[in-house]
Amino acid sequence: MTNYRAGFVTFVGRPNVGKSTLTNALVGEKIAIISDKPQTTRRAVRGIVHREDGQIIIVDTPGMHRPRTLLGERLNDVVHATLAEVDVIGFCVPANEPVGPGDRFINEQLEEAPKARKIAIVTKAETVSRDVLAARLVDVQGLREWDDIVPVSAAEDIQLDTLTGIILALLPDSEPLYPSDMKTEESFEQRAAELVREAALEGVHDELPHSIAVTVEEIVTRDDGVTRELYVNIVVERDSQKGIIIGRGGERLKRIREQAQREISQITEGRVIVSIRVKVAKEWQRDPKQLGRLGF
Ligand SMILES: Nc1nc2c(ncn2[C@@H]2O[C@H](COP(=O)(O)OP(=O)(O)OP(=O)(O)O)[C@@H](O)[C@H]2O)c(=O)[nH]1
Ligand SMILES: [Mg+2]
Repeated sequence: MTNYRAGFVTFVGRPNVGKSTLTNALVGEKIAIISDKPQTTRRAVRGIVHREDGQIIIVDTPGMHRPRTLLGERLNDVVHATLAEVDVIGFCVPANEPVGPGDRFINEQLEEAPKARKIAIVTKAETVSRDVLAARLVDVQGLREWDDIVPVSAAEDIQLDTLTGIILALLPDSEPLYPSDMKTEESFEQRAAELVREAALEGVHDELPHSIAVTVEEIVTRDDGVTRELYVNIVVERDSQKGIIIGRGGERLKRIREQAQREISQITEGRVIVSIRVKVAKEWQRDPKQLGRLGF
């Protein structure tokens, strides 16, 4: 195959800047979950963009931050490991917040990947005036010599094709790395667990979002061959948090279950029935053994 490029790009940046939203928008399918809470993404999630002239494997990573728990450290480790193995790094800063110490800290970490090409992506571009956007681009430009700088909006589909083109041009000549119909490496089980966590994140505040983990206990296919029963655990750190997740008369848990079932139904052809239990694993974010059990 001539003139075909393929390779890896990772989106890095502070929590909540829109890395996962951008990943989903470019891939054209919900690969990674989204929320307005920081630290929504907890693993390196791969999404694959297919074009006639190439293939981009996007590795969406957890937001980089000053860690306060062992979980926080593990999430930063995921980002460092990813930086070492990609062709292109897309450093994301949001248009609606000034470039600050958190961004400068992450920018310094990019030195770990001397060979990777580096572009700056100014996200959420539709939220600010032209003047503010221009000022932000200048600030970002001051951080280092970028291979490119591009403002985008995943919410309003602004410059997404441009970004795809820029990334593709920086990738090596290569045969396709994935089959042409594959959009992610995530398994059904992993995606289902994440969609339950996304539903559970809605409407909770403060420390609780960080305390929520989700595990899949069992998936049972019914005799009809098309219906799958998912038995899922929402794990929190304290009894009080368990009460909040369940809600008065089980009202919140019912809403979580319904939303999760709706979302999971969209990623599979068959019918899905979700059952959720809420469990407490004391201080799991700080406990190496429990972290291991939860997959971190
Ligand atoms: N207005 C606007 N909001 C956006 C855009 N992209 C993302 N958001 C919002 O920003 C918030 C964070 O989005 P995520 O994609 O979860 O951010 P992230 O960088 O992946 O966050 P972590 O995984 O926690 O590091 C969500 O509320 C999104 O809806 C955008 O282009 N415009
Ligand atoms: Mg994310």
